[in-house]
Amino acid sequence: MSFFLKVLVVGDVATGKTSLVNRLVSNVYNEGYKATIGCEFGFKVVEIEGETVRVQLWDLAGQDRLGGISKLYCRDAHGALVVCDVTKTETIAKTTKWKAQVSEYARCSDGSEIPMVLCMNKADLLDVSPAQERLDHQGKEGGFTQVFLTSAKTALNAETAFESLVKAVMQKRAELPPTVVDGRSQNPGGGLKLARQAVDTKSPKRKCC
Ligand SMILES: Nc1nc2c(ncn2[C@@H]2O[C@H](COP(=O)(O)OP(=O)(O)O)[C@@H](O)[C@H]2O)c(=O)[nH]1
Ligand SMILES: [Mg+2]
Repeated sequence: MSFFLKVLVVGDVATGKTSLVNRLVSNVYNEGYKATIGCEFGFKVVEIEGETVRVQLWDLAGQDRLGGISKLYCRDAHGALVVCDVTKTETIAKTTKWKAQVSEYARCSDGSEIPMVLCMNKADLLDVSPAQERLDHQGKEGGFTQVFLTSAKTALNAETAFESLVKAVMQKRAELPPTVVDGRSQNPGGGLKLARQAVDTKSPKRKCC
């Protein structure tokens, strides 16, 4: 049995979201800055505890410039990588805002937040890395599942952060009861499907943003 997950990649402009997706999906890094225009998707397959998990990564489609995200983008998301530039404090401060925006449109069937992992990116630019305890504290305060110093440039922790998110989503799936609508399970085997989508029959069909 394999699982399909939708993972959002959110955060301020130029924090390295597209670079992280490229690192995860193709294991490449491009130095040049090219703003993401339109929808960009990455696809990555991972084995987690013997299960094949197919993950669609949804890069922000220029919505980082507008400072907000759409309901359609968040729809049915199972988890998110929230990215900041570790050398720019204003982008770190904004991570809680991005997390709150995701939570507005994407929640688990029990109403809890979907797992979100904080990627403090561009760690290769730091002379001295903050202690893990400080990172853990920051993550706890912000309500993140976990926090990692990452670098799309050197690949530091990119896979680790991604896999920890997928693991957290799979764990949540196992813990939550299935969503039942009209006596039919919307998600046999676990509560990953979002309650809001399960009961929202009037929504337009999913389309590219
Ligand atoms: N030093 C360093 N630069 C990075 C890293 N990730 C991205 N960048 C650079 O930061 C700029 C913005 O990256 P991009 O992925 O387009 O950011 P996005 O707007 O969040 O998608 C580009 O010039 C990248 O080359 C990183 O881990 N380390
Ligand atoms: Mg981008």
